[in-house]
Amino acid sequence: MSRIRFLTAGESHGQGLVGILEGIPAGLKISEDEIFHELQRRQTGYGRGGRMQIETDRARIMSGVRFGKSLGSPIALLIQNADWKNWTTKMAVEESEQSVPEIHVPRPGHADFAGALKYGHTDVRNVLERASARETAMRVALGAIAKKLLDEFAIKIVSHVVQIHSVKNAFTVVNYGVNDQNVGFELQEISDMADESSLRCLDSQIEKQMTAVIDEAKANRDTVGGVFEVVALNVPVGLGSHVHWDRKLDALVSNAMMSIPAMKGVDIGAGFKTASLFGSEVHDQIFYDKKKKCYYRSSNHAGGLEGGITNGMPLVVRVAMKPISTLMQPLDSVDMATKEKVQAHVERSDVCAVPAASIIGESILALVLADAFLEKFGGDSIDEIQNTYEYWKRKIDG
Ligand code: EPS
Repeated sequence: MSRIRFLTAGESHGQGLVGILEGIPAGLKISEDEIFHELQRRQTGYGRGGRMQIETDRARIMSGVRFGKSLGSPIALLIQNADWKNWTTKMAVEESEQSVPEIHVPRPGHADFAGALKYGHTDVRNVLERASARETAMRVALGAIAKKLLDEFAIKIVSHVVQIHSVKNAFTVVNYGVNDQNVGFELQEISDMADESSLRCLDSQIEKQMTAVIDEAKANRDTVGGVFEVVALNVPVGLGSHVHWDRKLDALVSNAMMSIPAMKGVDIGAGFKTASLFGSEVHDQIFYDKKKKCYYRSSNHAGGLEGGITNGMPLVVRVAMKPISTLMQPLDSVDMATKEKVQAHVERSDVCAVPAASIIGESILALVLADAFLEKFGGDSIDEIQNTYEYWKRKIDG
């Protein structure tokens, strides 16, 4: 990332999460309520565990905003953990008189094992607290600001869940061109429809099957993963670049998506499916509408990205999430203190967090796109960027 930089800090059961977002131009309308709305969306979803009942994530804006608008200075956010009051001894900052039992048994699939060895911790809690997906609450808060920036230029980001365990919804945006009449609903409506579903699934029949598989996992004291699709609409041509590996937008999007805890695979557009098709079936033919004076495609297998540059079609990313690694029926592991075979540590967790991951994916895409957008159209204030953007649009549309 070159124009936007951000850092987050905070342990899952510490006092709270801190975030600093640098590079947001001046004059962007930002409110705590809008950030709260995104945080609320992350907290919902069938399959979540007890923690979400405790927390009502709300970010306080500590700096960078005055009278409802960004100043151009770093924006600092703070989300306090409501659960902290139950963890003041176990997570004390100061040296403690009270002895707190250490956790010595890593959960297969979690950062516990490698993290403990890497940092020389005997207590696995020193790793799991930061590896927890709790951190993503702050990224969603920061992403809400990136979304606001994109919104100024009519770029919308939506998402939906396409798979839980083996239950799949075949609908994908990649099969549709921008002028395609076969789409049963406007793509802009995806977000509203997904928000109404407890699993962010666009098909109520499939949603029922997904719910059943989560119930089955819960009954078996197991967990399930899945796949979500994130789509950015009205993305202008020309974000990212073909000229160097670290400027290719598909690489930047994949990198950011893989940084969400538990993500194991990223598809851009038709992704892995393209490997088993002929070129004539994959590549999206190019047309020009002389009346509307615009280029268009009849399909979007490229997912809006060719050569690492946005091509004006919706940007489509699919991300695979593995099942959460805390199992209530724990797997075999080793006590790292005694080297004895034991069952893995059990910590309160979720059975399925794919709907939450889908919201996190929206935020992550917003941060990457906001950065690429500012790289192309950058200025110090929203007004300045508007001018450059309008000029570019006139140039492209002819
Ligand atoms: C999460 C908070 C955590 C977990 C989950 C995500 O809360 P707690 O550990 O107190 O139950 O619910 O974290 C994980 C799945 C994980 O692997 O760490 C949240 O705020 O999203």
